Amino acid sequence: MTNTLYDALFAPHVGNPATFLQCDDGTTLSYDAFLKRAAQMAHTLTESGVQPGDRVVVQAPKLSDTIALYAGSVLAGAVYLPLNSAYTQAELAYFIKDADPRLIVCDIQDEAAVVEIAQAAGTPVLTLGGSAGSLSRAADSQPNTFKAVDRGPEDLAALLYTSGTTGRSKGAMLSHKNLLSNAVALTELWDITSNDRLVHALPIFHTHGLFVAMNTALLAGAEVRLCTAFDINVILGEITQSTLMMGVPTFYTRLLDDARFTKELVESMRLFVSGSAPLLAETHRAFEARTGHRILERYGMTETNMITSNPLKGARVAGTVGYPLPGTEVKITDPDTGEAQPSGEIGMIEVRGDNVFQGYWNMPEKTAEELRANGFFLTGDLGVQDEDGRISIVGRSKDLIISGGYNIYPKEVEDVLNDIPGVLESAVFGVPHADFGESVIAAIVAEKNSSLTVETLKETVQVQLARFKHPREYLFLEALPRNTMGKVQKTELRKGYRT
Ligand code: MLC
Ligand code: AMP
Repeated sequence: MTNTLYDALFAPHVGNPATFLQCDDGTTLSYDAFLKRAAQMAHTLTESGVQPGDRVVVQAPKLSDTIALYAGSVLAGAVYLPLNSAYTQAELAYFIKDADPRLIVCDIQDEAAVVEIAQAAGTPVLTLGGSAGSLSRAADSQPNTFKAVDRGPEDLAALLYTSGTTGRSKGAMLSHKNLLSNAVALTELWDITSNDRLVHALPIFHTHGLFVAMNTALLAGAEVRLCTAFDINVILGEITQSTLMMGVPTFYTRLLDDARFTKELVESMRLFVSGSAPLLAETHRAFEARTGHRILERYGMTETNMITSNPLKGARVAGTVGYPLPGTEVKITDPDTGEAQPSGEIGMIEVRGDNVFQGYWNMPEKTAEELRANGFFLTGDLGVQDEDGRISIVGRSKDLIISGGYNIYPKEVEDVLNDIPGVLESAVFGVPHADFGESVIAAIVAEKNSSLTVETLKETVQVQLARFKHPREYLFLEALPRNTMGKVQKTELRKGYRT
């Protein structure tokens, strides 16, 4: 009997006394203790009716028990479905309807609201949040060993929702092989070992914090300092005792903005990794000037896991995302013809390999549009590859805003705005932002004689969309700028917002 992910990431740590997790409240969990907790979680899942292949929705705080639930889900052969804790009830209701989970695990503070949504779908709810959480309490009395459910490389391990240009979120189906192959490639490439201590300040509901950070640490047997958020005061203390950090560019600009962040503070650090959004070359240079460290930038996507990385040894070039990972093929193609472009020419970045997902949940047409029959996935990112094979991202063919590492698809926000009585039409666009990289602005054309106000817009947006998607400014216009084909010119709207 085998369970691809469990056998590689978790099983080798049975009996391992080394520290795995260190939490904000000072509690630590050894690898062995963590595995026992994961077994208790797996028993609780199966007792709740979770069968192999069932989805388990998790919108929970960043706790050691949440990580143990991820491991327990792998053990029980379930499909782990983590959700951003910022999602509103309206967003959560969509995911529950689409994914049809067998169980929902939520923050104890959100229990009443989530139960209301879950009842409509007839799905049971358990909670996490300190010792009072019903999932944690149920797990306490369970046996601390569990026979891993048989799962092969092609079986699904996770379903991660990602928004899209159509405005509807799509569930990316990730198999055991997808997750394991990427963890192996990154652990080797970045030379992560049991001597490492990772400062983990990312959320654990996205590829970056959950798979890139956590799966590599597990594979290597590294220590993880689990910080519930990016609190600069905590981070400045932790990096003096750590070797490794993974973050979005906002982490690095915030560190640079703090005068306490000095070269002396990072003496024990060996590697800073950045991804999920473009790292400005000026941030890269300022970081090196301050600390002597060249941030290692890598590039990835929910659907593909990580695709490219700058090298650990060798030149880490500012403004580039490095080379395809071992086992991953990258092609730069003409977006119109799909023909491979010669080096130096800009084109669509396409990816193939064991890291590439299995398709979108319940959306065969969307899958067919983005995943070619020959296995190449169309990322929607535009890039260029030099003669040496090094890749730079130069733009996106998809209309996407990345704010602090979170993706916001303008179409999703526009759909919400356009449904508000009094709105004739809207255009949502991103503008440069010093802290988040980009921030969201909405241009609104009101219907004639309507009494539409910003407050009315905000009221609806607040109920419908997670806070990070909210426009930070509303512009009322007589008409949207359009080209001769009638297409809204967002570049015109962006003018005047250059920093
Ligand atoms: C928080 N806010 C944001 C925001 N994060 N608004 C826009 N964009 C964001 N990313 C809101 C808060 O709700 C708050 O609203 C206000 O902005 C200020 O909050 P803050 O306290 O300053 O923010 P903070 O909690 O410190 O969070 C910032 C952050 C966080 C950058 C640390 O957003 C973060 O952890 N981002 C990482 C995202 C990530 O992991 N992405 C990986 C995706 S995977 P108010 O009400 O106060 O105004 C992927 C693939 C790959 O992309 O390649 O990795
Ligand atoms: P997500 O859909 O949340 O997984 O976000 C994936 C997108 O983030 C990619 O398609 C890129 O547009 C972007 N991204 C990730 N890493 C980088 C990077 N290093 N530089 C530029 N963009 C990045």
